[in-house]
Formats: sequence, structure tokens, C-alpha cells
Amino acid sequence: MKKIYFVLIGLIFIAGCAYSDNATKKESAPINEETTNQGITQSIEKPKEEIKEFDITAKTFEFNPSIIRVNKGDRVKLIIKSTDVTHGFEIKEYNIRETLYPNEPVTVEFTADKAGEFIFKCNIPCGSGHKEMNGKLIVE
Ligand SMILES: [Cu+2]
Repeated sequence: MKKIYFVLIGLIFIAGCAYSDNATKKESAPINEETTNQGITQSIEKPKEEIKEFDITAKTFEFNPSIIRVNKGDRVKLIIKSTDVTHGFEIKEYNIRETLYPNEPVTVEFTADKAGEFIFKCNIPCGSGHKEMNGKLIVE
């Protein structure tokens, strides 16, 4: 009879261990998921778009600076001001078209989601050098 008791106690013990093992795993699983979720959330938030701000002056017949360099994915803020006559500011590929009235700064904001080199130019006839009035947006 004692042997049977030992076997029974042994079985209960083993079963109990197995059960508590499962229970532990079930309890710890959600914690792992949370950790994973946090990890994913952090990695989504990590590449925060940087806002790159540029003050651009437009005057006959140039933009200054004439080269703007940003990284792909950057949020770009251009504050463009004509210091003489009415000019325009256009970046075709980014659908940007603005009129720059003298001494009235215009703010343009966009996300540089296309890589490459894009010409920006004056699109309002402003005189003899109008066609050469351009610059370059470089998105790397
Ligand atoms: Cu012009």
C-alpha cells in the first residue's frame, strides 16, 4: 500500500510541477508581448522626422542660399522672402508654387520623401535674368 501512495504522491507532484510550469509560461507570455510591443513602438518613434529650416532670400536674379541639402524623410521648412520685386518659387516635383511679394515672407513646409536633385526656380517673369533665377534642392 505504501508504494502506491508514493507513486500517487509522485504523480501529483509531477502533475503539479507541469501545471505550475504552464501557468508560469502563460503568465510570462503577455509580459513578453508587452516588451515586444514597446520595442516596436520605440522603433517606430525612433526615426523622428527632423525639421530642417532654411531662410531663403530671393532677389533679381538669385536665391540665397541657392543649394538646400536635406535627408530623405526630413520635414523641410522654407521661409522665402523677396527683397526687391515680386518673384516666384517653384519646385515642380514637390508641387510647390508660391508667389513672393516684396518683403512678405512665405513659409513652405513639406516632407522630403523623394530623393534626388530638384531645381527650384522663379516662375514669375521678373526681368532679364529671370530664366537663370534658380537653385537646387538636394535630397539625400
Ligand atoms: Cu523671375
